[in-house]
Amino acid sequence: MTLVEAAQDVLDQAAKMFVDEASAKAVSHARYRLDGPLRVAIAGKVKAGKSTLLNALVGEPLAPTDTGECTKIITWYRNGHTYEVLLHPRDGSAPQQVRFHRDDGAIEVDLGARQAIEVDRLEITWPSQGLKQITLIDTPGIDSLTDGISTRAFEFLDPEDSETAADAVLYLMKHIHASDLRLLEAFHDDSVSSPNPINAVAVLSRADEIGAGRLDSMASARRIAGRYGEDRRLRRLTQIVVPVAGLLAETAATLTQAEFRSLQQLAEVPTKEMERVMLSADRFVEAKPETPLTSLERRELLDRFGLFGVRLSLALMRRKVVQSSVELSEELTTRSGLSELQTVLTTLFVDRSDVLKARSALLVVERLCNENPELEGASRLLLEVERIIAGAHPFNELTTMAALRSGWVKGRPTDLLAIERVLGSHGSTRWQRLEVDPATSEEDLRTAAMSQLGRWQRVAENPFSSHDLSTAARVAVRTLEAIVTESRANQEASGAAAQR
Ligand SMILES: Nc1nc2c(ncn2[C@@H]2O[C@H](COP(=O)(O)OP(=O)(O)O)[C@@H](O)[C@H]2O)c(=O)[nH]1
Ligand SMILES: [Mg+2]
Repeated sequence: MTLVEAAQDVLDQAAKMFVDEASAKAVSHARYRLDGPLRVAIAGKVKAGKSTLLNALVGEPLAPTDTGECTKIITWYRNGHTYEVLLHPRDGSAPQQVRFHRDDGAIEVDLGARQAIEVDRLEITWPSQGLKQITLIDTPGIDSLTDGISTRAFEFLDPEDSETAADAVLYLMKHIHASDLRLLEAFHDDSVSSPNPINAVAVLSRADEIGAGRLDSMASARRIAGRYGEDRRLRRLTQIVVPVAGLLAETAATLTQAEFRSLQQLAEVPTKEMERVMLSADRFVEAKPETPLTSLERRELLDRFGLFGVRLSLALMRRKVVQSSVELSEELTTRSGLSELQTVLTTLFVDRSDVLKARSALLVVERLCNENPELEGASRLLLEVERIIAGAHPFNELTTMAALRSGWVKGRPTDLLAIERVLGSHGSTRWQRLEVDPATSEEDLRTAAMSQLGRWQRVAENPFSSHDLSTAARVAVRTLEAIVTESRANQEASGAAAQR
């Protein structure tokens, strides 16, 4: 039985047991979620760049940015066949379709006479390739935990509210603040293991601004993200810190031919001259009349690319690294950090979406059982949930990885990192776990797996290893055994095919 099937089975049992309206709704929701795409929430403070990054990930400017009534509402963006906006009122009354329109910018939703505070959430269905594998959830900023809007974003991320909680979260921050850590901690429930970095990725956002827009801004951002990634407090809460210049990524996805031509004109100005003009945003906009383009056009470029983006584009064009708008778009997507974030999302979330979704479903049942201990069968069902969680190897991998990240496991740092990798911290394919090239032959892959298997078996059995380290090593051994078995089966299958 797969993990999803096991969760399905537990939900079926729960549906028969928990018949009151609220519980029944929670169970049917959980069931519905299990079949749908993974839900990833984008959280962080106001102006961290959440909506901009959402647009970059979708590849279309759907979400309104900056301020405005609708940016205060939790908004879901899901793929579908039709264009539709559903408004879920805060008072619990039935969701209703509302009017919206879109020219070439963000979707503008007509709230009618309603205030943002009266809306629980908006659910936007939009046919989009970028939303096929994950449903993205834009959240309002969380700055002070006392103001109404922030409190709701906070409640939403809190897993107590399991009906709307996300399966995973992308947390955006410009710098680490104590309140950032508090928020992340709230998202990590203590049911499966505590604390839990398995479903969170931190993004060092607006990375282009870090070096004041200089050409080496992304390199600086990468260094800072690396340092953050080693921070003990942060490692307990998230898997990885990725720097991203969201604005540039969004622009790259929607780059126009006209913008490319404007940049071309600027690229023809002698470098020295242009450097003087580009010392600051103001200078760039107010440059001498002989600089190409009008002030307004230059301001528009700045709004779309940022100072760093303009500088980078000009450098790429001058050096003939890019010669068309398509090439520029591709290069900027990579250099903005978006490609890397997409890889991280795929390896850590999408490839593991069954595990994360099954986990979300089991947590719902666990909560219901804990809330209704007197109900007949509740303690038996709770045991079953615990048995699934304890017995399923993917969960063991995730919880062990969380324990390693929490700093609970004592051992040599290099050993701990190596175990984490085997458990899938850098992705769950065999070559990512073994840190080998994807083109490695089955035989070499198996040799690599066997050698690691021996290493961790010795650690597991070493009487001087701490108890936690032995446990972690044993989980890694189990992962490696599965890799060896799979590789042997693959080789036998291809051998048999060759003989035929
Ligand atoms: N320079 C720069 N500006 C950004 C970036 N991301 C967002 N912004 C700007 O920051 C402001 C707030 O962005 P928004 O996405 O609305 O932030 P949110 O409140 O977190 O949703 C907007 O004016 C964006 O254009 C970025 O990566 N670089
Ligand atoms: Mg926003």
